[in-house]
Amino acid sequence: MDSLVVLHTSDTHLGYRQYGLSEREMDIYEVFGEIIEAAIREHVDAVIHSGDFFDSVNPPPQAYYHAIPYLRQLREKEIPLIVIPGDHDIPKRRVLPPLMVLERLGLLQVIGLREPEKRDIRLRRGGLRVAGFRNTKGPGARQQLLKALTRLSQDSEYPSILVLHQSLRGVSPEYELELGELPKGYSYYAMGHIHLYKKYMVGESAVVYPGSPEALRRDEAEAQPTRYIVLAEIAPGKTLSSSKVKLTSPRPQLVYRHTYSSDKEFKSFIARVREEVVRAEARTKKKPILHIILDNVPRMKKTSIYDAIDRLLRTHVLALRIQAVTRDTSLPRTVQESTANINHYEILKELLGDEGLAKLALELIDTLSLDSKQAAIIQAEKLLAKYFGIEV
Ligand SMILES: [Mn+2]
Repeated sequence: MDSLVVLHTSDTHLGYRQYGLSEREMDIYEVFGEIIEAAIREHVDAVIHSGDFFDSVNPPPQAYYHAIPYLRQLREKEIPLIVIPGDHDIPKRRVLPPLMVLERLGLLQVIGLREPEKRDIRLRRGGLRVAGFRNTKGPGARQQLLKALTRLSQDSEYPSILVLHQSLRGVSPEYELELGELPKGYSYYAMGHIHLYKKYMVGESAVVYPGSPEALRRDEAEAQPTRYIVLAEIAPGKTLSSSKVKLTSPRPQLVYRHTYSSDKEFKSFIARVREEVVRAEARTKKKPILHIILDNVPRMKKTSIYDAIDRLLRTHVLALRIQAVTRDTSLPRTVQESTANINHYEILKELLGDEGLAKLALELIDTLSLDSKQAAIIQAEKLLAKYFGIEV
C-alpha cells in the first residue's frame, strides 16, 4: 500500500467571535466538529491543518473546551493531526503558543514552530513525511522564507506533504512566494492563510488552499459562500487525486449590493431578500448573517429605509449589517459628483497634522451622523475610550 488519503483543512480560527456574538463563536466549533467527523467517516490516514488553528494566542477557555473532545475522537481512531503555526497562533512575545498545550495533551503534532522541520509520521498503514515552517511575515519575510525552504528539500520515500501558511503570487496582491519557488518533489502542498479555496498544480502535485471553514469577513462570504475541506489521495512524488468537499454546517451569509432608485423598486428588492433569507434559514436551520450595501440613498430617506429593513428582516437573521451611501438631494448633481471624490481623511490629516486625530475625527463624523441619538452617544463614548482611554 503506497498511497495515502489525507484530509486537509486550514484557518479554523477557533475562538473567533464575529460581531461579538456567542452564536458566531459556537458556529466555528460546530464546523470544526464537522471536519473531524468527516475525517473519521472517510477513514483518512491523517489530518493536515495549515495554520491559524486558533484565532488568538490567548484563546478563550471555550476554544479548548470544544476542541479537545473532537481531537480525542480523532486520537481514538489513531488518525494523527499535524499542524503548523499560522500568524494567529504565534505570540509576539516569547510566551508559549496555545497549540503547544494541545500537543502536550497528545492531541496533535505541531511542526515547524521554531525551525523549518521535516518529520516522519507513523500511520496505521505505512508512513507519511510532513515538512513545514510556521508563518513568516513582516519585512524580510520573503528572504527568510526562501532560506527556510532550502532546508525543506524533499528526500523521503514516503508520500510527502509540505505545509505552509503563506500567500502565493496570484492568490493575494501581497505575497511572499511564487509557485515555482516551492521545493520540488512533494506529493502535495498544503497551503493556508488565504480564506478561499484555490488549487494549482506543480508537475503532478496539487498545491491547495482549502480556505477557512467559515467565512470570517464579508468579502470572504461574498467571494465564496460555500466552504470546503479537501480530501487528497497521494503517492510518493505525486497527487493521485484531490477533491474539495462541501461543508454543511457553516452559517449562511448573504451579501446584497443595491442601488436605490425608487420606493416601489426598493420594496420589491427587500421582498426578494426576505424570500432568500427565509429559504437559506429553512435549508440550513440557521439564521443567516445578512449584509446589505446600498448606494444612492436619498439622505432624507435613510432612517425610514433602515427602519423598513429592520422591521422586515430582523427576526429572520442572526445579524443584520447595513451600509448606505447617501445622496444629498438638495444639491445639484454636478456638486454631488465632484464632492464624492474628496478624500476626507487626507484633508483632516493635513488640517490636524496628526494621523490619529484625523482617524478620530473621521470616526466621529460617521458616529455622530448615526440615526439614533442614543446609538451615537454610545459609539462616541467608545471612541473616546479607544483614543484617550477616557471612560465616560
Ligand atoms: Mn493567517
